[in-house]
Amino acid sequence: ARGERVRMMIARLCALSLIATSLFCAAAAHAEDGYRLWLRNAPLADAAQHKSATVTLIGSDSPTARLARDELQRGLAELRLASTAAITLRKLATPAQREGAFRVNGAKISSASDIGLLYGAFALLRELGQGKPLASIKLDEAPAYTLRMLNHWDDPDGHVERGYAGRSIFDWWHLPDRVDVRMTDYARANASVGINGVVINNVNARAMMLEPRYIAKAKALADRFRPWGIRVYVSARFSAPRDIGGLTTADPLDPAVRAWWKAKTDELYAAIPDFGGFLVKANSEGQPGPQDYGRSHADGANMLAAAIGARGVVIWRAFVYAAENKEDRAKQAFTEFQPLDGKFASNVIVQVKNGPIDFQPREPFHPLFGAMPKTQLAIEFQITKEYLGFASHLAFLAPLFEEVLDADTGRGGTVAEKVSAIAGVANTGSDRNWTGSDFDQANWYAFGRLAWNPRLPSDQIAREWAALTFSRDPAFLRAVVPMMLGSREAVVDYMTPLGLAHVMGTGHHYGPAPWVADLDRPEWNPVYYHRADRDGIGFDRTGTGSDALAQYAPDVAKRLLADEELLLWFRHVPWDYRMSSGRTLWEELPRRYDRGVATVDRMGVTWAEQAPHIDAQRHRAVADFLKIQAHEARWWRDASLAYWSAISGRALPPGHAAPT
Ligand code: GCW
Repeated sequence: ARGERVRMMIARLCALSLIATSLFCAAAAHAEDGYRLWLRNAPLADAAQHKSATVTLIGSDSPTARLARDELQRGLAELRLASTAAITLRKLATPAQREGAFRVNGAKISSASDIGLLYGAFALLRELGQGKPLASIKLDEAPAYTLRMLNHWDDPDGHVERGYAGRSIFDWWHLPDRVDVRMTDYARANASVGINGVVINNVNARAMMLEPRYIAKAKALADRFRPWGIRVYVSARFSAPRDIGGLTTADPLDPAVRAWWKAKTDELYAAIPDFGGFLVKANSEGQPGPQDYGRSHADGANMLAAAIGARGVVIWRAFVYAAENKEDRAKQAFTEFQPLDGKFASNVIVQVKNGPIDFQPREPFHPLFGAMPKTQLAIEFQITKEYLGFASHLAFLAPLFEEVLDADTGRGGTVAEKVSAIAGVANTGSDRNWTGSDFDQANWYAFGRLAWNPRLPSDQIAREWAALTFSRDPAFLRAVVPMMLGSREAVVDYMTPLGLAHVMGTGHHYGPAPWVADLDRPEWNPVYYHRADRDGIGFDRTGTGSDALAQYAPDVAKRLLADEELLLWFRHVPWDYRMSSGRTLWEELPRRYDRGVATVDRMGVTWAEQAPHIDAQRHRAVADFLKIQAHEARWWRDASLAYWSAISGRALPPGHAAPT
């Protein structure tokens, strides 16, 4: 009998553990792993309250219009509205609006374009997803720029340059025969925020991307992306006529070279009728370019523009600085490009990084904005956080984007008003959560939203994203939105306070290394940028120094010079320089580093308190990264202060022991 009881007990235990296991599996199947991004459509009501919704599509039956209908049907079902909704999607016959513009009036969405219907559908779902009542939703929107694009720095071997989210999302190996379903999800995510162009390969391009086998891969992607309103662009290597074309030169004025590019472009358009065009990094960081033949950037760009004609655009990057050039690196792009204003063909867009050095945590806006009135300019942001702690540091970039877009150029408008296109270096990869961390999804989202409307305030973007991605609970948003908004400034504080720049580990660009001085290229050494010595610190870019300041409009130059947040960017000052706080610079610096560390610590506490609002998996993932960030913010502070102390010969500030 005893044996029987034991057997029964074991049987019961087994049954229990089976139930537990299957429950666990069911929970795991629903675990949030971030794959659904901001498109989760978390239910607004429980299943019992849920009323069905109908969607009627009028005036178009194109693949894009049908996607709009399908998105609404799927979104409304997922959202589980508590009242019946009858949504109409109406394509208007009036073509006057900018492509993609739409209106939403409660349950009515209208647009003159199919893609506008899709954008309208996503916009309606975005509003509903934040808990707004259907009848109250009124939108009348048109995109600020016709070109809103991601630049992927993805190589054909699957490596992503400056990518922190795994391998390339583009499965180059199996394309074109196998187009992963993820390509649909990727296009859908982009379309949901209005991104309409994708450069599928790295600007450090290999010419093989222009070979027929890769054109076939690009075509497969373009076919998949097309219904979502996304055009494919390719980074073109300027030496391609030599590399793969059998020519002995790539001189843009050589008739054979011109003919080669014309034929290559025709080949691309035969495969991809709506091919967007080329992105080119030329005579920059060792890439080939027209200057190899004594020609100008305009000669190179215009040659490609002639090959493309009215079918597309050539996006020519202004990110140039050269080893042999002794001029302040911050000045070189302006020096080289500004005199070319008016020389570029009408289908050339010159793409300028947001600041004059390289995607630092804080830079002044690039002086080319506003200074080339006869040239179409695009602004290039970096969504992947090469200099802001990769995917392991939480830094919400909308405030950085906003700061630059809103900056007055002093030349008749803000940066946002002086550009006609916008590009972001993508942060996507094959990681399950797309971007390497949950919060880096917010930067993809923010980029798209600002590309659509550069006037959107950062806090609105943060609120939308956090509500759609995590929880629309007001208590959660009250805590997390401010946390996001302060996160970039925290990075500035603990990495590069008061206008410091480029003091990170060289090569990989992670962690502090202000002491590095031994690289061959002087402008790759952190010491080139901070210029700290016994007497003081900072890069003199005034008239007594490189005079980079003179590249700005005079009023703006005055304002920049007075901006303490950029103090060491523009000036070399003594350690005892008196700050507006009344403290000396030497006293102020540790306060900035400490403030950054303290903010990160608070972020950790804030996040810990959000556990009730969020699924365990994502809560844990973010918490783990915040631990790394707290540790590394101290690493930045302690290593930097130790170095400044050694260089200046000053004792470490009180409370700041030398790192062990
Ligand atoms: O920021 C630097 C990066 C390089 C990059 C380059 C560029 C693609 O460190 O990795 O190359 O800028 O923007 O061209």
